[in-house]
Order: sequence, then structure tokens, then C-alpha cells
Amino acid sequence: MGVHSQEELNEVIDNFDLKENVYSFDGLNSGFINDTYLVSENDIPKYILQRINHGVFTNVEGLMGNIGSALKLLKAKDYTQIKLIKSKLGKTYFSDAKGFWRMMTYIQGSTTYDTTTSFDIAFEAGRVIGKFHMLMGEADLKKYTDTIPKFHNLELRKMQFLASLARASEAKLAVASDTIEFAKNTLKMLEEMENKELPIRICHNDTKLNNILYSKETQKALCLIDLDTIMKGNFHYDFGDAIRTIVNTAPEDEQDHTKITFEKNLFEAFVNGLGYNGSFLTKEEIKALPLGVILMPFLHGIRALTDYLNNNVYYKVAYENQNLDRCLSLFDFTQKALNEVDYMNNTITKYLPAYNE
Ligand code: GN1
Ligand code: MG
Repeated sequence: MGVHSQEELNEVIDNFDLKENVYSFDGLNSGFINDTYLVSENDIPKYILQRINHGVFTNVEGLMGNIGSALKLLKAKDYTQIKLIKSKLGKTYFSDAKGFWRMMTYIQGSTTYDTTTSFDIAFEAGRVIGKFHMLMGEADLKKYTDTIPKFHNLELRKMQFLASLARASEAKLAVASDTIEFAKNTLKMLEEMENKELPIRICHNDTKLNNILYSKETQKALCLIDLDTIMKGNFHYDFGDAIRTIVNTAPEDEQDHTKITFEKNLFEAFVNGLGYNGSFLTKEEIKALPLGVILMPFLHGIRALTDYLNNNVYYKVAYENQNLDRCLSLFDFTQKALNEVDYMNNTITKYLPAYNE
């Protein structure tokens, strides 16, 4: 069970426009930010209820506005639609003393994977992320709020990292000294690699594998979930976030680094899948894809390191040094991705011809 009792959760859902019924709740613990519950009716899962982390998402109105605008576009034969349940006041969320709550439909027969060794699952991930972007290509950028401004911005994450170095205890600085060195060197390298002229798109911005819903029966990808970070970004962010969680067959905070992989066949399957829905990509965006695969694990790693140095104020942690373990694992993958740049470029050229010269 999560942090709220069945009774508290029943009181919350009373404020949503649902039919009178007996509901039960199960806590889902995979996220690092929100509190998430599966809501069942006679043991059949029907809804997802979430308490939005207001410390992280200060502009709930903007966040729910982004999700509402995106859901209007995310409709297609081969893309499953998630629906928000309105509150009794007709809004897409409800707030009480405990925070901000929202509900959405649970997709029957769906499942998620934290990691995979299956080429079909990797292929499907590429296909559905391409589909998401094809559909979001119609978005009017003006309608979307930057709910976490500069979310994947290297400069911002560097400043926050430097600020945490200045505040951290001597003990933590000593424990993390090699890691801090790696962060400083990689920051320099990435600053030189960055291309600031790429097209701005409405991105998902958290396309890790377990944010993709699959059909349990057919193993086809259905749609993307966790739409909180839908806002402006570059396509290579979504590419890199997916790749880091697919070609690495170990969990995000794996402590045994010999288990952290860059599985080339899974990379190829993903890029092949993306090729099916990739005709919107410009030549410049295609060129930037390997950069995304280095940038995203590095950004998550430096954010985890910063949070470790700041004494775990942002991410939920299960034990004191979990943020450092996450960082070490993410930096190990960053290095493994750096070793595969030529391979990535060759594979990308094979499956993603420059459609838009
Ligand atoms: C956070 O809570 P969750 O797992 O959806 C974070 C992502 C990271 C992720 C770690 C708003 O997402 O950026 O990828 O943890 N989201 C936010 O995997 O910071
Ligand atoms: Mg998320």
C-alpha cells in the first residue's frame, strides 16, 4: 500500500465524477515523483489515481492543461487513448489539504516492462514513440506551458550541480570525488557536441521503457503513459531516454556494473521500429540522435548526483545512497554509449534515411 489509507483514498475519489461503487486501491511504486494508485472495482482494475508532487510540479493548472491539449491529438487507430476523469466540479484535477489529485482510465489488458531482452518489444517502443511524435507534430507550441523550465537543459543542470558542490559535506565530496571528476569532464565534452538549432517539438520528456504501455496479449505497444512532462523539447531527448532504458538490460540503479549493457541488437530493433513512423524527422534531428543517447543518461546521472550532494531533496529514495548508485550506473551507461557512437551512426543511417533533406 502507498502512503495514503483506503479511507483517505475513498474520500478523494468521492470528488470525481464516478458511479457509486465500492473501490479498492493498490499502491504502484515505480515512480520517483508522484504517489500512484490502481483503483479497482470488484477486483477489476479500472482507474489510475495520482497525487501530483506539488514540490516538483508547482504549476498544476499548466501541467493538466498540457496533458489535456496533448490527449486531444493523441488519437489514432494504432494509438490507444487514455481519458481523464473529471472532478465533480468539472475540472481535470481535484485539490484538497493533502494535495492535487487526478484520475484517468486504466487500459485493460495492458502491461509495462522495466527492462527487456526482446527485439519485438524494442521495435514496438521505437514505433510507438515515432507515432506519438507524428501525432504531436500537429501541436500548437503556444498552447503548452514549460511546467519545469529547461528540464533537459545541460546548462541548467550544470549550474545546479556546481551549486550542490559548493554546499555538500566534505564526506560526500570525498565519497563521490571520481564521479564528480567524470561529471565535469563529460559536461565539457557535451557542451561542445550540442546543437542549439534543432527544431522545437512537444516531447514526452520521460520516454523510459516503463512509460510505454503494451498489450499483454499481443505485445504490441499501445501508447505512452506518464504525461506530466509533456512540453517543449528536442526529439533526441525522447530518443535517448528510450534507448538508455532499452539497450541497457539492467535496472536504472544497478550496482553491479558488469550487468550494464549496450545491446546493439536492441538498439537496431528500436531504430527499425522508429523508421516506420519516422518520416517527420529532419536531417539535423537524425544526426543528433547519438548525442541524445549520451546526453540523457548523463543528465539523469548528474541530477541524481546533485540530489545526493543536496541530501536527497528531490527524488524519493529507498536508502541513503540510492541517488549515488543511480548516478554511478547512469554514468557507466553514458561511457558505454560513448564507445558506440560509430555503431549508432551506421545503424541510424540504415533505418532512418534523411527523409527531409
Ligand atoms: C522521474 O517519477 P518518474 O519516474 O516518472 C523524473 C525523470 C527521470 C526519472 C528517473 C519530473 O520520473 O526525469 O527520468 O525520475 N521526472 C521528473 O528515471 O523529474
Ligand atoms: Mg515521469
